[in-house]
Amino acid sequence: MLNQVNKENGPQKVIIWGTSASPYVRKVMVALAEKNISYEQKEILPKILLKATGQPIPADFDAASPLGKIPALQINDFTLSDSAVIAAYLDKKFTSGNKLYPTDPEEYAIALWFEHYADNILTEVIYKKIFLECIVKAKILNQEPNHNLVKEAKNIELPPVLDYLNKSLEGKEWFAGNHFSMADVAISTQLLALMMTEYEMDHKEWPNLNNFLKKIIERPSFKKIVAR
Ligand SMILES: N[C@@H](CCC(=O)N[C@@H](CS)C(=O)NCC(=O)O)C(=O)O
Repeated sequence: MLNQVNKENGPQKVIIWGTSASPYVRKVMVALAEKNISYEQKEILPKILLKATGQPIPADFDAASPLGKIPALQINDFTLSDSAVIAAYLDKKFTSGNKLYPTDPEEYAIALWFEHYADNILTEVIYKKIFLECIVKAKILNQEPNHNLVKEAKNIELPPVLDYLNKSLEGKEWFAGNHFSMADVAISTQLLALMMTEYEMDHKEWPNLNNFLKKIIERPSFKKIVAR
């Protein structure tokens, strides 16, 4: 995960490894945009898909991502993987732009909780059961998706998760309270991945979540990922 801590003051070239179709890569793209950090993106599939499609694995990517997952960050000799770890690092390292996590201890903890929820729970349904089948299998690997798995995930597993998130926004502007944070980015990038599979989130059932998504995609940091 971490090769060598780069503490020099010289120019720092920020490289992000990973295809912008990935919700986790998109999280980091938004984080970089929120902090006004310019970067170079190396569009690449995870190692497992590079192997499956017979593509070479660049040595720098291999070094930056010990698990072969995307995203990975590279700043000169310093490398890091995992979107949540990268976001936490960027917020500490760069004072430019917007804060990615609240400073108030309780709001900070709530932001961590919802980011964790998005990355570990929401993803079990949206990414692993719907996005992997409808986008990765169907569009990247040209394989037939498991339609039953997708149907069950959308109709049975997804609604209680959306109920929880919709309720969590009651009376709040953002997931962690009054401040935009990585919690909002992590949840919305999963929801946007869901929308890529032609899912329509019912406005009557989940009004807060729909309004939240509408509001967040108006942020300049989201323009680049929504346009793709
Ligand atoms: N917790 C990781 C998850 C990253 C992840 O699972 N990325 C997917 C692509 S969207 C991946 O690389 N999958 C390949 C694999 O699991 O080997 C993060 O937040 O960065």
